[in-house]
Amino acid sequence: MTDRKQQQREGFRADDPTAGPLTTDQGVEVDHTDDSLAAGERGPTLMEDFHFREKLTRFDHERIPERVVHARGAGAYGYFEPYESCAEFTRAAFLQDPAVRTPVFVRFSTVQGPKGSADTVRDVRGFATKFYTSEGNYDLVGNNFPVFFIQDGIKFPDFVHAVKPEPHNDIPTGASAHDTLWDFVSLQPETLHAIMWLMSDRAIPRSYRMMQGFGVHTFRFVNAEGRGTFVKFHWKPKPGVHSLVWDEAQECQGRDPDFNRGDLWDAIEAGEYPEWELGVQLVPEEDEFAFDFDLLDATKLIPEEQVPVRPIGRMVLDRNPENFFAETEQVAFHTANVVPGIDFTNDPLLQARNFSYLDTQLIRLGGPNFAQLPVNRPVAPVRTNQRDGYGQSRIHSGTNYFPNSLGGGCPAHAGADGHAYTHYAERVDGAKIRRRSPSFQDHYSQPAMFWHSMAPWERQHIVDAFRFELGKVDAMSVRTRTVEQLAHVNGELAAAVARGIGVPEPTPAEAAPNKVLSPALSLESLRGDGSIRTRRIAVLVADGVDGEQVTSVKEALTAEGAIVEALAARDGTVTGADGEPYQVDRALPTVASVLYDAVLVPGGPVGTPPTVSDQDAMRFVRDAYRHGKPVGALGSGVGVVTALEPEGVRLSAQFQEVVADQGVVTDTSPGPANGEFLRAFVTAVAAHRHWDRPPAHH
Ligand code: HDD
Repeated sequence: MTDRKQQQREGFRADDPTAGPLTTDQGVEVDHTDDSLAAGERGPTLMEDFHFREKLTRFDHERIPERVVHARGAGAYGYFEPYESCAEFTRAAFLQDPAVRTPVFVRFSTVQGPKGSADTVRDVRGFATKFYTSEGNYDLVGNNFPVFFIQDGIKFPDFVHAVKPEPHNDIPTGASAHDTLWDFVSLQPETLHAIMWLMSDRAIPRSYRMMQGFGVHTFRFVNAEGRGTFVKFHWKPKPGVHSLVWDEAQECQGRDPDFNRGDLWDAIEAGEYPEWELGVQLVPEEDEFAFDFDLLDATKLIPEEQVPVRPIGRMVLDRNPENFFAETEQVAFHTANVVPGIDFTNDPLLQARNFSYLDTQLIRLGGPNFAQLPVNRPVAPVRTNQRDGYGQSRIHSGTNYFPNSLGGGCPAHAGADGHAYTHYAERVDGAKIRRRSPSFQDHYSQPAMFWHSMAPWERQHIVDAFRFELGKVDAMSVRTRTVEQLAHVNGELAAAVARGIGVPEPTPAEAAPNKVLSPALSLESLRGDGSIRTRRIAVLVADGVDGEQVTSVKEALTAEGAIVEALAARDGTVTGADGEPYQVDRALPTVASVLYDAVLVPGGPVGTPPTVSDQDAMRFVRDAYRHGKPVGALGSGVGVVTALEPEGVRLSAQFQEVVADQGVVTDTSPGPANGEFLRAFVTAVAAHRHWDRPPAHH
């Protein structure tokens, strides 16, 4: 049994620590739960069997409605600690003292697919954090994109209906590649900026641990003097931002639909605690109109080059939930859960969210008392006059109205000690109108900025993604209209997409006025700390392998924090060239290259690469190469890579000693791996992907 399974099994302990016998919900002991009470051995079941009825009734009611969006998720507990006091900008208690650790629960999610859909779909990822602060719960309910698809929350039902499976046949699951979404996009140009992100590699993260998070909206910090400062929140992952490639993401959906979920769980169980830095972009109130877009428009970001991200603290996730339903499913986030020192702005998307989240929890969690569930319960004391309702678990006493004298006036209004929430006294004056502000009208400049800021390989991936998605759209009118929209972003992009999907190249449109670059948007600038911790490296072994080489490589890479697994045609052991047995971690037919970050092929006695005759092993190496992953080969193992040259796998001609070329690292010397090889391989793994390789055939 694997360690993970073992740990899970150990997790199945009875609620009662004394582990007594099975009981009913009423605590009556049950001596038999395998046969229902019947009138005779072959007779009918009796109504009298209260244990049977309770067991079945409870089972029938086990499911609650899944979230209307973000249904599939994974969560974890941890803590947040600020680097220094942020008192200059906010009085939020959890941002004052580096010695104070605030507990958090984070839930990551996909958006479109149902609860049982695959992890590695092309989609936005939710990144919702609940801070259990001493002054009440603060929820930062963000995504891994800094911009959203629409500007006003009244459009949310339209957008979600368009992206969700089509109503007549409930297809497609977990995918945006279908007519209704693109129909909506082509008619609603405000979606284009978020759509550019959706077509980029950001939409297929390698791991939840390797994603950025964004609060998206402009919020407001308020300090003890009542001064407001606009703020945008950023989470930056320590290992850098890394993605899959589309072909790989699709194969992963079948090979391991829990790829991101399992990765988060395993990392935490292994003590490799995921970590993010919290950063803020701060804009003084007097600069509200200093930008060529509106700060209240959630389809825009503030380029980091314009307003730098200032690091203010770090978050570490160090504990998996005990029970998925009780915690990850029942956690209830709400954008209006704010604490003193953090306030809203008039962003119309945020205003709508502040209505929607409470409303949705009332139906999803079956009534108004969900804040009493353990995962939602604040650590700050709760004293309200709210009473009763479904699922009430508190036994209130005393009065339930204010003002009262009979209850001693309790709970009283908060005193002047500065802990009460006071709304920022923003002056508001306007006519009641139903109209989008003219300052929200530029829909093309920022998508163009995104496009121009991408590396060439990122642009290619974006074009490929558009071609895939629009290629799945049946209505040619929708394909054509979308390409016409893209022409406003960039002519080359539109033409390249058009060529792939069989529609005429659009006539050049008026180019987007703004060609500002923001290098911070490119994954090139987000490669992380150079470490290979938790990267999954496959070592392909077979009978006759150089066991000493395998052992040396495994030890060295494991010491760097990588997860190294020996794969062979079958489980058990292989016999090394020295006649010794070497442990196999997994059988090749049960895994695939898409589940690993890199592959390494050790050698055997010179001239006989032991894996070359194994089709699964050869496919493994070919796929790793095609997906831009590091490929290492040692000794005669280099022959495995050479054997793939006719299929387009390129190798530098001379490899007598260590050669590292576009992430293909080879060394034909026999025996244990040397330091130079290991360093080159580790560097290649840390870089994650190598895009400038010539393409290999499928
Ligand atoms: Fe939302 C869930 C993030 C716009 C209405 N949203 C939900 C979750 C995340 C986000 C991460 C899952 C929370 C969890 O893990 O339980 N949503 C966003 C972001 C948005 C956004 C970053 C734009 C900046 N959402 C948005 C709008 C509305 C909603 C405009 C409605 C007007 N969102 C909901 C919801 C959900 C939700 C229907 C479904 C389940 C839930 O709330 O608890 O209320």
